Amino acid sequence: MLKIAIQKSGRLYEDSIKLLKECGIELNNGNKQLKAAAFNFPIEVFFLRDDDIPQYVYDGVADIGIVGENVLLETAKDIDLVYRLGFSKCRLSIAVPKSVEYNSIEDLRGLKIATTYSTILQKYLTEKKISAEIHEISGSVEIAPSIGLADAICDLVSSGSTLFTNGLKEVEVILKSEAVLTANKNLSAENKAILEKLLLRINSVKTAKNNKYIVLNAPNDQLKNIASVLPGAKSPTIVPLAEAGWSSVHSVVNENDFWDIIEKLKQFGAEGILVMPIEKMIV
Ligand code: PRT
Ligand code: ZN
Repeated sequence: MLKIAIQKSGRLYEDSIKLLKECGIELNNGNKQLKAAAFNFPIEVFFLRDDDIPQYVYDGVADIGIVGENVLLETAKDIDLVYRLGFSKCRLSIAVPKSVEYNSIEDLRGLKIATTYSTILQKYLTEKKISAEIHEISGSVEIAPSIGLADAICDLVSSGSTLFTNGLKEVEVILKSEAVLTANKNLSAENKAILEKLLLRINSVKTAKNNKYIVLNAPNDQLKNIASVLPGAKSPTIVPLAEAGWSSVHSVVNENDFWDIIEKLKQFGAEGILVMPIEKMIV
């Protein structure tokens, strides 16, 4: 039985549960008890505060866990980062009051910086050879400069609106973070095998999200051109239409190249282009 720790409530909770669901894992208890077992996969879910998850994974109370990379690095536990999950993206940044002139990292020298991320910040400042005073606080970091507690802050940013409403500007990005799957370094052979199965599922869900299934009609004399812009899983599937001289082309297109490909397809005379989400994709 593989034990996974996920956040009990907060920004990671919903996407973590959604990921398990998309992996076909059904929990017999969705209402946030301390733990829940899955009835169709050998996994048990523990609901914890995100800050505690690395410690529990390190101790082996949980075998794997989902946390922000920021929390993983801040707690600095010797556990593995096994998969970047792509949700809860944010950055850990240094910000100063808008009115302060800022030209380079040298301007941080000697400042008092308030943060809840003292480990990551200290490492960053040491690497950059900047000596500044780190003032560790436990929350509401963004108000520290306006109440005279610090000259600058180091905090998580996503939309930037918290910084904006507190009269701050982002001046250095220390870390780009997202939710990650972490694992204890000494998993049993049985749990390693379960983790492999889980990773195959996570990967197929993630790959599917990055790709679209595309179906279009094409004049036969353009099939070569059209096939050349459609990679497909191997190569596009081409099926003749009832109308002579036309075919239906089916393929899979990566999200990143999507609009480029659509433009080219239209140039080559493609018609009736349908684009559909893919639920799972096993490559
Ligand atoms: O109760 P528990 O300890 O489990 O939760 P928590 O309150 O410590 O964490 P939570 O749920 O707030 O965040 C969990 C994780 O989500 C973080 O560790 C990050 O990996 C990720 N994440 C993504 C964020 C943000 N985006 C985010 N914007 N975590 C916090 N914020 C905060 C930030 O601290 C700041 O106060 O949102 C504010 C900034 O947001 P913008 O949009 O105004 O820039
Ligand atoms: Zn927390």
